[in-house]
Amino acid sequence: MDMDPQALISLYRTMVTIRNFEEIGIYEMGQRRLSGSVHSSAGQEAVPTGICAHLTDSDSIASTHRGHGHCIAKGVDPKLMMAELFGRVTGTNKGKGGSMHIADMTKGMLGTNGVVAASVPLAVGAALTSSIKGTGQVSVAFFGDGGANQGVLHESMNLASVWKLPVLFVCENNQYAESTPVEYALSAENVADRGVGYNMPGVLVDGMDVFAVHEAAGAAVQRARSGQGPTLLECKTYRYYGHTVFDNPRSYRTEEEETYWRGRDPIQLFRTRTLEEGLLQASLLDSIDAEIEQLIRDAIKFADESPLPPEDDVYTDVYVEYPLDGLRRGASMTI
Ligand SMILES: Cc1ncc(C[n+]2csc(CCOP(=O)(O)OP(=O)(O)O)c2C)c(N)n1
Ligand SMILES: [Mg+2]
Repeated sequence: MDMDPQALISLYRTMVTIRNFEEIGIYEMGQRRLSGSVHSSAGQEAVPTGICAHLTDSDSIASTHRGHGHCIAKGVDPKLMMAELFGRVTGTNKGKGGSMHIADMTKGMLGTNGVVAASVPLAVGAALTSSIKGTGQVSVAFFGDGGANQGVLHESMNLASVWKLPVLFVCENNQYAESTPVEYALSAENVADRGVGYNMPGVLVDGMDVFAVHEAAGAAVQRARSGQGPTLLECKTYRYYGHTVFDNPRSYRTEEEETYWRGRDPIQLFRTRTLEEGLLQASLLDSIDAEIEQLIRDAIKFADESPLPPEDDVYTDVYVEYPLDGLRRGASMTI
């Protein structure tokens, strides 16, 4: 494997941060009975990690309702994210967004999004800006297997292909859209098969293997940066928990199936490979585990101790003053 130890460690740290954020953070949130729906991406860590390793802060990503992993992989501070989940004023979005509205423009994180596939055209828009300005920035649109059937995705892929925009369409196929199995709802065998209809490569990737994701993303990012246009990546993966924190029974799937996928755990696969190949030491990985667990516990403490947004701020940052110069001169409206 031609990856230096620092790059390997960085992949591991990101995956472990996501896992801890999802498992400890969401558990602690549940203990405090905080409101709002939260979607865990535990199990899917390899996808955002392998993709975002190729991006810089000036590249953009647009995310989904299951977006904590995307944010962390793109460099958003887990402490500020946790405060956002807890609805605190110290959060990424001052506590008013919650899990499905985390954004951090300083990191090129355009937003998690509660509307399925709605963030896809945002990534295409960012790619269009890059293309017009000639800045070489790349953007990534993440969406699920359910999102793969939304009309807006197809419009976005078509336009991006026609204009050869520097964008990656990354489908995280976690086998279900809420309780609907992908086999039931998808017209093609694979989402990747649809790339041909938009004249772009459609690449099937083992989404539990961070090295496979990293390699496929490297080629797609290189293609985008060099002006050759978009790529569709379909990463086959699995969410370990229910659709939301309220979906505990998961009655639409079997224990055998869950056991199979947990047997392909992305963090364990990473450990096995790097240890067997003598690339990293177990003691180092163990110390990273402990360090990250503490980081997440500190984030929870920070969130817990932060105040709620003041009542007087209820409309601040919610409505935008939009001057309608030229339409109704002198008038303004809120949108
Ligand atoms: C436009 C729209 N339709 C329906 C919903 C309700 N909804 C929320 S998540 C979801 C399933 C999405 O499945 P998928 O795209 O596979 O993402 P996953 O939850 O598996 O990560 C649905 C139908 C929504 N939020 N937005
Ligand atoms: Mg899904």
